[in-house]
Amino acid sequence: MKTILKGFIVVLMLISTALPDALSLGKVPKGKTIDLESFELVWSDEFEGDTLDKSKWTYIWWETERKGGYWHEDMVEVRDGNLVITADYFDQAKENYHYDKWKDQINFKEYKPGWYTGAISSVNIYEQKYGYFEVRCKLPAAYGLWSAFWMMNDKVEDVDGSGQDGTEVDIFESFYYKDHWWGNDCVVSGIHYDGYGKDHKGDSIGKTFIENDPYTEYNTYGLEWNENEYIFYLNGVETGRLSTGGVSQNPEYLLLTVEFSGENGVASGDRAGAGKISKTPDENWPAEFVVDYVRCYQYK
Ligand SMILES: [Ca+2]
Ligand SMILES: [Ca+2]
Repeated sequence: MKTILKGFIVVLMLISTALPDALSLGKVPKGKTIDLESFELVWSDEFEGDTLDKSKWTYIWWETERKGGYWHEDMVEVRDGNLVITADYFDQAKENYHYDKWKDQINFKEYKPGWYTGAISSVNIYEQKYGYFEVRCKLPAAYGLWSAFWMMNDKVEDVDGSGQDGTEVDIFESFYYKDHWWGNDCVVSGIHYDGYGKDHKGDSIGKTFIENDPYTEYNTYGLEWNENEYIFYLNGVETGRLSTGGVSQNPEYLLLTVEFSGENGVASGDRAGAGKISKTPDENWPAEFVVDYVRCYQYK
C-alpha cells in the first residue's frame, strides 16, 4: 500500500511538472489579500475636474481604426470624478483633428460613419517598473465591447524567446460578447510577449468571475509586479499569478481602452464567434466605461 501510494505521488509529481502552463489555469492558490502597507503611492489619477489631465495621459489618436470601430478623443470625458469612455454608433464621420507635428500633416486614415469609442495611455509620459497597479471601475455593458486596463512597453514586439524585455500585461480584459466562452460577468487576465506574429507567446490565469454586477457596481482590478511574478487581484484579493517567459524587467506604461469586435473599422458579428453588434434599445447603447481612479504604488 505504502509503495503504491509512493508510486502514485511520483506519477502525480511527474504529471504536474510536465503540464504546460496553459493547462495549469486555476491551479494557483487564491486568496492572498494585497497589503498596501508595504507600498507607497507614487502616481495616480483620481479623475477630478472636467478635462483629461494631459500631464498624465494622452489620447490614442495615432490609430484611428481599432478592430470593429474607431478611437476618437470625443469619446473620452472626465466628469463627476470619473474618466468616462463612451461607445456608440455615429451616422456621420467624426472630425479628424490631429496631425503629426513632426511631419506637419495628418498622416492616418480618415474617420468614417461607424462605431466610435476611445482609449488613453500614459505612453511617453509615465512608465513604472514593479509595484502595485490598481483601477477602480464599472465595465461597459453592450454586446461587442472589449474593455481593458493593461500595460505595455516598446519591447513587447521584440522576439528573443523571453518576456523579460517587455510583456503586455492585461490586468483585466472584459469581453462583453454574445455566445463566447469568456462570457459576461467575468474578466480575463494574462500576458503576451515576443510580438503578435508567429513567435507570439502568452499565458493566462483564465476567467475570474465577479460576484456583484461589474457593469453597475465598482470593483478594483489590480496587478502586483515584482522581479519574479505577476500577481493579479480582484477587489484586493489574489486571483492568480504568472511568470511564464520571465517577468518584464523594464518599465511599462498604462492603457485604458474600449474596443469593438470586428476588423478594419468594420464591426463584426463573428470575431471568435462572438460580439454581434447591433444598436437596439435593449442593448445598453451608448455604453460607458466608468473609471473612478488609477493608482500606482511602489514597494517601500
Ligand atoms: Ca521578448
Ligand atoms: Ca475619482
